[in-house]
Amino acid sequence: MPHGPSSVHNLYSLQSHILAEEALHPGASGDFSWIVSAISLAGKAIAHRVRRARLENALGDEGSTNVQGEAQQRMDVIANDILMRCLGSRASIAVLASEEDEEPTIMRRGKDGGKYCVLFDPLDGSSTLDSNGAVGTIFTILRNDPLIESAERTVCQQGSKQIASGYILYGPSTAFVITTGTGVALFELDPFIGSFILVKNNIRIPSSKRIYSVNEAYSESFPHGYQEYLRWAHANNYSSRYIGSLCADVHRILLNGGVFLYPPTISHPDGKLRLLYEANPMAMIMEQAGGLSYCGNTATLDVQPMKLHQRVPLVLGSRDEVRIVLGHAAGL
Ligand code: AHM
Ligand code: MG
Repeated sequence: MPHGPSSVHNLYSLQSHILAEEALHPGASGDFSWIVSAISLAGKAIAHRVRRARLENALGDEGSTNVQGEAQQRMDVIANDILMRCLGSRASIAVLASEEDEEPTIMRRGKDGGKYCVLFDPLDGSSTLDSNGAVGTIFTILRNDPLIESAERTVCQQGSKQIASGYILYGPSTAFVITTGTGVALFELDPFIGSFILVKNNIRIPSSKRIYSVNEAYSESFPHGYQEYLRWAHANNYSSRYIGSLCADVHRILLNGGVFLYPPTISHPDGKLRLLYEANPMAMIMEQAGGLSYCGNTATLDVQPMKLHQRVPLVLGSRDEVRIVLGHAAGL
């Protein structure tokens, strides 16, 4: 039985994992691990609130809309507040940006020690909470450029520049998936000791699996090539799985393979998912696990963002499956 640092037979926490990764970079100050520890603290607090949401009467609409014009759920606001409070105390953070807030928040300038930007969707898929569905927090960590004054321009970085990304899935267990650019690791929260414990390191997504994940009810409004893909998949014994909560759909695909699609539709002509804090973090996870992620013809990580809440069409998952979708979408 192996007993190296990546062995899942040893008890190995998220914190130890990040410290070990940081040790690979001589001269690292430790600021990065403080940020991951804040996200992990927020994840534990949000997991606790999600579990008690119905008992605390915290489900349903907040009565407000976010910048995207979507109804905010009470739990969206609670999760956002928890992340802002956990990350707000970390001295190296320059900018925080959330799906729930119209503008990014400048915490400190580069000259005052602001080194990193953290972008997040505090509670993705929150509309499924009413029926006890799995929801998640998606995050990405970027370097701050002290020469750029505008916070929005600072965070509009290509996905290939992400230092780390991941998600926390609040399902039957609480799963923390992270990459710092050296593979993908999965931790699960042991609620009795309050730590995220490593259960799987260097995750590799299967290169093919005959399962697609899409909101097929919108298929009439998909561009022709995506409709062709679905016809092809039906004729080729594909199965379908769609939860409608991105972290849950991505997590299944990461572990079992398959492909996720959110093409342009009539109501969302640019796609529904947001580039900076939904598509990019998931694309980094997929690519680090050996999968692919595309927005139209462009690799997601190469898309140049123009604004904080930019939406994109998205196809991600197993390499071969993504290529088949792209082939149909391009009319090949
Ligand atoms: P949200 O950020 O408002 O929760 O919306 C994002 C969610 C994703 O979790 C999911 O993949 C998608 O929206 C589902 O959309 P639809 O209900 O249109 O299928
Ligand atoms: Mg979202």
